[in-house]
Amino acid sequence: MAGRWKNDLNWSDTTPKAAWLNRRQIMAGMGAAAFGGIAGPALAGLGAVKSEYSTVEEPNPLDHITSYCNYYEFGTGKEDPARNAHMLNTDGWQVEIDGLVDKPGTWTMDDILKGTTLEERIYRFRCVEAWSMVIPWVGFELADLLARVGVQSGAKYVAFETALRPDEMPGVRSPVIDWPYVEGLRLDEAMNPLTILATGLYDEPMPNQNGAPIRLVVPWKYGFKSIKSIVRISLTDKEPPTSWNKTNGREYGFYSNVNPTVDHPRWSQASERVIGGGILAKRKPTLMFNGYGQEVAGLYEGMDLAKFY
Ligand SMILES: Nc1nc2c(c(=O)[nH]1)N[C@H]1C(S)=C(S)[C@@H](COP(=O)(O)O)O[C@H]1N2
Ligand SMILES: [Mo]
Repeated sequence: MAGRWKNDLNWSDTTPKAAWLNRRQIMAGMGAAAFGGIAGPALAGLGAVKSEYSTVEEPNPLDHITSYCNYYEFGTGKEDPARNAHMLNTDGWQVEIDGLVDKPGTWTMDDILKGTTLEERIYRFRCVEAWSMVIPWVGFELADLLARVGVQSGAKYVAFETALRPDEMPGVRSPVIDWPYVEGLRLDEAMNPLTILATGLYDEPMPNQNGAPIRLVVPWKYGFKSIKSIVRISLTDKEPPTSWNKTNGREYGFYSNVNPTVDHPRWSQASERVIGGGILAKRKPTLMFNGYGQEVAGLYEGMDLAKFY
């Protein structure tokens, strides 16, 4: 996806360059010389290439993204993941890929990353709790990995599972969720080019609290669909169970597409609180499919989006 831009302006072009450089230097802890390639496609750090799918909006700073998190395996408070996720040992991480695939097996992170070009995807991110951020993920299209394992013709859904490690995850002692955290997508949703597996953000490896070493990002759906720290990906012919739907099926559906016209039973979804805006910041209106309708509305043609929430 490198090279061709849907928009001429990237957020970095609209931000005073000195400020942008400054921010990146602080983040990467590097000197200005390292940013010689700024006008080119490659960034520093992981060397992720820019993507035509990135939004032109300015990302939230790294500290917002890493300090205000939902990752219940480390506690239900927004700051618990930042405090506790260092306990997760991601060394030697393995992902099992099974079910209706030609080549089932165990993949190390090296296997997964070998032969993949990492892209920067700056996406809007909208939690079902009505807050939002803009996040510069680093990752690759899930479709690329699925092509490598060979999806069989009977497959209709993709199921995902998070690691379950009671010794490293203090939050799983409370039965808030029927652990492990599981999620799922319809196969065509999984194959959409917007759907990525992210292994980093801000061109650095993924922080544990954001779902290291590999997590899903589905930007047109509420945040809980974007499952963290994945250890299993299964291709199936049946709609897989999903954690929040199992926990409270009346409030959380399988699809959970961002939709400002369908309220959560306990609050409005018409607008969202932009993290970092301060308590006096105005809420901004929520966009259908979180603003990604052009890319994904076709997936739901003929479906009653109020019913299949
Ligand atoms: N395994 C797991 N994945 C998860 C969650 C979780 O609690 N456990 N929370 C979800 C929710 S509700 C949101 S909003 C996003 C938050 O991602 P972030 O903390 O990186 O912004 O992760 C999602 N993925
Ligand atoms: Mo969320």
